[in-house]
Formats: sequence, structure tokens, C-alpha cells
Amino acid sequence: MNKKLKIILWIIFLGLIVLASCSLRPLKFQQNNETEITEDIDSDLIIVGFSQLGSESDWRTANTKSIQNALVKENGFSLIFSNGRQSQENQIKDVRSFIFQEVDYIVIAPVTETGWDTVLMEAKQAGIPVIIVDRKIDTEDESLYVASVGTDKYAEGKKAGLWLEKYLKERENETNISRKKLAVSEKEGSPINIVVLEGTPDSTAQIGRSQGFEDIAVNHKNWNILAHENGDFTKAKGKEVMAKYLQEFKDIDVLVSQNDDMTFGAIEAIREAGLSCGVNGNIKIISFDAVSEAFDKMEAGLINADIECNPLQGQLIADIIGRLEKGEEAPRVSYVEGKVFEAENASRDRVGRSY
Ligand code: GYE
Repeated sequence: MNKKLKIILWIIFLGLIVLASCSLRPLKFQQNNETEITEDIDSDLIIVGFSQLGSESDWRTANTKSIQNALVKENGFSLIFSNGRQSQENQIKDVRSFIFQEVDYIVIAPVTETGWDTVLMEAKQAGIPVIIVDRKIDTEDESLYVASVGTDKYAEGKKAGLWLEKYLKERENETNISRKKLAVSEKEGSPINIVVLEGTPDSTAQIGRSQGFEDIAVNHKNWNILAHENGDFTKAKGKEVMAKYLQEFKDIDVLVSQNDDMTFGAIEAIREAGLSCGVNGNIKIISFDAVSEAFDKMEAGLINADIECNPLQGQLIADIIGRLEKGEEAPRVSYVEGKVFEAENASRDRVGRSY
């Protein structure tokens, strides 16, 4: 190939490179080991920085997957994902990094409800809309975020209390003890000793589920909540705290565990203590989330009931951003609904579930 042609081809090649690079938005970015970053993206895409609170549970994995699957290039998005590893300090750093990168939207699953005003004010001043997902934040300044997506955690807590009410009533009827035959002292029913494994303190799931259950329990003088400690939504901590409860209390009737991962740990602790749980067990278990492994445990009769908390929130976030991009109003609060599942129907109810 003669030299002149080579030079012409080289000039054309360089020109194409220059053209291609000016249509890409170079992102200023800070690399850290928990952030997946797109270095150069098509400027037509909507760039979303997502600060996920951690990877502590099966529920969280499903929630992350749902959001990552919705905010994909095919849907017009470029996602920058950061795992906060259950630390608000990490999440605040993530949000500042997104601001530095001049993203179009920030999505946060806040590990706890308080302590967000300062960094969200920085996002507001940078003109970056914020969407809160899964849990809530506690702020006086409602302008700090444009929408929140999640589930009604208080309602979930009440569902747990209402299920226990129903369960005890059915048991009482089954033993054919009519209330008029009961001695006066038993009119309120025999003592029901309850222990609670709580989630991360100050998280919406812990606050809502605790309050919802307690607002039902308060109607029953014979329900005794013996202890309610933090199991941090993890299997290991749930097992550790349940083992402690089993040492302390010899007559536990019910375990209310605020997520399935802590329940899985508690079941191990109960069995290692030589006790049994679930449908035919010493200790009845009410759990939250209703992830796939919890259905396995319900089918095995180890969990009596599971209060669903639907993690599939990604499409809702994508829809909200789509509406905002078109200058339309977006709903301030969007809830995904959940059901109550019972061991007796677990095999039937799990058909078709995606997590
Ligand atoms: O129940 C638990 C996760 O905020 C609803 O957080 C979520 C909770 C969920 O660790 O598994």
C-alpha cells in the first residue's frame, strides 16, 4: 500500500477516534473496592449512582439484583453501584462520590433512618435528584429526596401479631376449651413467652416491624415479650442472640425474627440446644422476608409463618426516573405489596416466585 494512502487512512482513523470520544461523557471517578464504575458512557444514557446498604441477607441480594436488572443500558441507564457494607459512613462517601461524578440521579437504600440531611443537601445543591429505596430516612426537609420506594414495614409487623392472634385462637378452639370453662385467671389465656430477634437498630425495618407487632401484643395481657435484641439481619448474629436467649429462658413459646437470615441462624441454635421449632416444635417461629430458603424451611415445617417483604423494587425506580425525565410528577411514596405465607401452604404458594 503506498505511503500516501496510508497517511490518508490514518487521518480518517484519527478523525473517527476524535468523533467517537466527543460523543462519550468522560466520567471523573474515584475507584474503590466496592464500586462498580462505568469509565466512559454514552451521554444519551441516564447515569444513576446507587448506594446499596450492604449484602447482609438473601433479601438484600434479591433487592440489588432487581435494581441492577432494571437500570440497564437497554432501558437507557448506566448504573454506578456501590455496596455500603452496612455502614452509613461508607454510604455517605458513596453519595459524595456520585456528586463528584455528576451523575443524573442518586438512589440510596439507607442503612439507618437518621443522619442523612447534610449529604442530601449537598446532592440538592448539586441539582441531583435523590430516590430513597427499601427503607426510609427521617428528615424534616422533605425536599431532600423526590420519591421513596419500599414496603410498609409497620404493616408487616402488625401482620405478624395478627397471625399469632389467629394461631393461638385456633389452638384454643382445637383443645375445645371454651372460655366459660376457663378459670378466671386463665380468661386471658395461658402465658405466651415471646422472644424477638430485631434487625439493625434505627433501620425502618426494625422500627416498623417492632412497633407493628407491639401494637398487637399490647392487647394481650398473657403475651410476654421476654427479650428483643439486635441480630443485625444476619444469620450469624441471629444464631448468636438466639443461643443466648435459649440459655436465659427455659420456656420460650414463640420467636419473632425480623428477617429470614436471622431465622436460619436461630433454627440452628434451637436444634443445637436439643429443642425443636415450627409446626410440631416447642418454639413457634414467625419470620419476615419470605425468601426462597424460607419456603424450604416452611415446607420442612421449621417456620410457622413468614411475612413477605417484596424486594423487587427496581422497575418502580426505573419508572419514576422515566417520569421525572419527561417532566412528569412522580409518586412521593410507592409501596410494593406483600403477603403472609404459612407452612401448611408453602409448597403451593412458592410456585412461580422469583426469589
Ligand atoms: O427484611 C432484611 C434486610 O430493609 C426490608 O433488610 C429490608 C430488610 C430485610 O437485611 O433481610
